[in-house]
Amino acid sequence: MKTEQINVDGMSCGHCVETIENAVGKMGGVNQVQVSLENKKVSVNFDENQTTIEDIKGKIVEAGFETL
Ligand SMILES: [Cu+2]
Repeated sequence: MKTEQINVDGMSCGHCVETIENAVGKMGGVNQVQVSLENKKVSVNFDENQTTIEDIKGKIVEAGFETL
């Protein structure tokens, strides 16, 4: 398991937080996801053997946000 921080742009409210939590949380290999609207950061704990940070970023982009 590995924890990574992703900087995310485009989140404006609690609904955005929920959208990302749901999208990333459903991914195989993702153990925990924590979204900070204030810091524009998403912290993800995941199994590197099942998914990658690039896949997680892709999912966030797919949900309509920008990763930095
Ligand atoms: Cu929102």
